[in-house]
Amino acid sequence: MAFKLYNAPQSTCSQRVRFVFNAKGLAFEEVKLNLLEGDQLKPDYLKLNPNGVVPTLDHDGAIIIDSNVITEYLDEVASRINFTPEDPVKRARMRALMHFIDEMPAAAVRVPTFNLAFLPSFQKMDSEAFGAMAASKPLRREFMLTMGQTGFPKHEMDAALKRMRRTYERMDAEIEKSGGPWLLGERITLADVAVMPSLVRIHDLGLADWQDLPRIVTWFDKIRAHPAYKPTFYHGSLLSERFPHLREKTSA
Ligand SMILES: N[C@@H](CCC(=O)N[C@@H](CS)C(=O)NCC(=O)O)C(=O)O
Repeated sequence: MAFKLYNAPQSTCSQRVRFVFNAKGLAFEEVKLNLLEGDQLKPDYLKLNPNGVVPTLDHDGAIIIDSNVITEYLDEVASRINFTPEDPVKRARMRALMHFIDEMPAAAVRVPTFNLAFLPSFQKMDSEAFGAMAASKPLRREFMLTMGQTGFPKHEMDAALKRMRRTYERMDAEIEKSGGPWLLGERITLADVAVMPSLVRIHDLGLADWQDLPRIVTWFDKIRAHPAYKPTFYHGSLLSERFPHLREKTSA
């Protein structure tokens, strides 16, 4: 079985898939796309992934898109070290959480990410080039236009951080209900993997505010101590490693 993963080091959705590959000890070829340069919008890539986003998996010629779909697919085709509960009820709960995660933190985290890390690159573009770049994005056109070259306004940033906070509270309630330490109990599942990059991102941006939630503190320490974590977050996977202006901000 040959796996080729089109992805980006700093992409949270890509990090989910790399984590599962690494945890399973599966070899994969990594094709790194430069998202700020628009590699994901080139015609050849759009043939693979018409959404113009990463990640995309090529498994012996079969193209699979969407990170949560890819991680479930990997669990099906390479079941060694499985991340999916056997009990159908637990499995349904895991999938419901994965939907919640895509709707809440995975979407919310884009606002501080773009405002704090990517905006300076977009501000260097002339307005015509920025408009054309935004218009060429199949999935994120309106998002880019709402952000514009001045960034999301404060109320949007505040709302995004409130949505993150509600995510930690929801995670806390799930861990309490399941008995932890993972969201669904004793075993790590794809739901933990799905939410992990959003918390890593918020932490990297210096915006983590879950210290009053000890179950989340333990969960975060535990997932960062997982053997798959380090190979997934190789150098350049954190925004603070790529953007010097952010390093100054987060250490301030
Ligand atoms: N639901 C998709 C979302 C993928 C997505 O948003 N990818 C981002 C990186 S995390 C991307 O490629 N962005 C490129 C862009 O906005 O042009 C998934 O989970 O795979």
